[in-house]
Amino acid sequence: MLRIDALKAIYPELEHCIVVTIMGAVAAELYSLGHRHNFFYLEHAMGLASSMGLGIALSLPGHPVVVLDGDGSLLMNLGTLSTMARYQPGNLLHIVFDNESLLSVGGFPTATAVHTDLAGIAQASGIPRVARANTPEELQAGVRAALASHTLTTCVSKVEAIGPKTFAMDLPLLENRFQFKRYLETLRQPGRS
Ligand SMILES: Cc1ncc(C[n+]2csc(CCOP(=O)(O)OP(=O)(O)O)c2C)c(N)n1
Ligand SMILES: [Mg+2]
Repeated sequence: MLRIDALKAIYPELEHCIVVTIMGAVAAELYSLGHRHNFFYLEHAMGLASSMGLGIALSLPGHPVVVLDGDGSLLMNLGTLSTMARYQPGNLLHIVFDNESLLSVGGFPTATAVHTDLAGIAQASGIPRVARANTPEELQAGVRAALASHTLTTCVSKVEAIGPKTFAMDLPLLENRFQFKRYLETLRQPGRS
């Protein structure tokens, strides 16, 4: 499956979620579908989108948080799975697009191209719900099921190592940061959990 098709399938579900993506191709693809103030594209800090999502999920337990991760990024921060499993926020959904490649920097095979199974590592780390979704329909159903389960979920989606035509985003990091911060502040208003 193409990741852009996977993103199109879940884009409507993301409307009501706090969304944190890794940098590069997936950020550009999500942005190309239509930016929202609840989307934060974590540029530069490779591997840490799931850590940021975990912190947000723990501090805003009444709001669903979706992290869009990559195989190379997760492999750089495998400890995040243990930390997520330790604190288990039920409002966190961790989607890993595994294209077996460091696509955004030119395309170099990662360990998942040979022996490494990220869903297996997630399971062994203690993530209570681990899913695999390899078609847009499976991913859409998986996202709905994960959000309805109120249980920490890691969902690994194998995708082709094909990215967007352009990585250009008319949204500087600081602008995104302030927009997103203000969005999170609206969720903290009295009467909202
Ligand atoms: C610490 C660090 N090392 C390397 C990079 C360069 N870099 C940016 S994106 C990327 C690849 C990310 O791979 P993956 O998470 O699999 O996502 P994909 O590009 O395949 O969508 C790399 C190596 C970086 N930004 N930070
Ligand atoms: Mg990759």
